[in-house]
Amino acid sequence: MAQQDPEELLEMSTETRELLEENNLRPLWEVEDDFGNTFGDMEPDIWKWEDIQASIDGIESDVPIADLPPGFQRRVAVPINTALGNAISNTIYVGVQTVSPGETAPSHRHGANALRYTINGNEDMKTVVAGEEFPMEDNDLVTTPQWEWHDHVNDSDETAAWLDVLDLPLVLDSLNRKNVFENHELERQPVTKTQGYWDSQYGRGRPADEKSDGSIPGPFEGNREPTPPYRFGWDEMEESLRQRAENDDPDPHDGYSLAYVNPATGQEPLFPTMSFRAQLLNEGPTDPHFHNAVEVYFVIEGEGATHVGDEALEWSQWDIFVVPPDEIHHHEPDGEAILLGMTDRPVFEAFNFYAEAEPSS
Ligand code: GTQ
Repeated sequence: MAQQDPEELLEMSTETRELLEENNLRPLWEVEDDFGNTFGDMEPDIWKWEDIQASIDGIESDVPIADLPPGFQRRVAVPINTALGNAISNTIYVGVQTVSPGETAPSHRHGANALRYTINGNEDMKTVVAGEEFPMEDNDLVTTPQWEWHDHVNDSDETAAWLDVLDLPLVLDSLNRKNVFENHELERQPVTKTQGYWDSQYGRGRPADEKSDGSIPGPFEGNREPTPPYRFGWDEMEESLRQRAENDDPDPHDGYSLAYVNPATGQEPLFPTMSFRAQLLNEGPTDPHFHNAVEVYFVIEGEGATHVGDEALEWSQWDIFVVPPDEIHHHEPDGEAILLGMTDRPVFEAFNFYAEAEPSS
């Protein structure tokens, strides 16, 4: 909701207002549109890659990671939804992070779930998660599940850049878990696993002697199967997409759409809070629909437009855009395009709140 016009505020006596204020209270009718740390109506919006690129180049040359103040200590340009002032949505956060040749983003862990989607990568750019080095090659998607140690080490001679996606606004803001954060005593965590370890444990063969007991890393409890540290290589993902496009019918709203599944269950969502899909669009415009979950998109390749309400968000490779809840939208690729679709739908589904519909014509 837009900021309330003071004239629209219900009259209250000065005395009552002060009483509420003194006790850190506000009347429900003045705050009910602001739950989830939202301070305004989310707008459909797009961040063009060339603008992001200029910004990350700027901060990269001005700010060595080693000079960053205590905190996350990551060099990231963060798309801000003007209505919210702090992130692209009130559940999902995205940012674009860079690490220069020779730099390390130091090891830490937190309650929020994270993933990297590599934009400019190579085999000597590694994100180290839970003891294993994962090379970050172009279009790879690597999970950093909640409470796993992670640091990013650039042993190559090129600047690396990637998309960070975290449930920060939900976990750190709305659920008030700001304190669930820890720095490692070392800048780089010890590498304790051989490369390929995590992947090897979630294939067709699984450890016979132990079943996952569903225990969740860190100080948390819950009933969702934890997501392991995992790298989804792009070659395999693209092959699955193309096979589907050759053999099956597209979804009317999402095109040929493949979920990144939790390797422990073989099912969506990848994280309890966020779901991810690679979507191949090559059959003209999709059908309009709307839903109460938010969608954030990253353009893997191609060009086109996504129509949201009256607006056309015109995108090309590596742009980031957001489709706010309840807005009627459809995609119109210019030929063939592949999008990374990200949504907080699992949060809605967990509480039986998810709803979607097509507009009545
Ligand atoms: O790389 O661990 O964009 O902790 C925000 C918070 C990245 C990270 C972000 C983080 C990280």
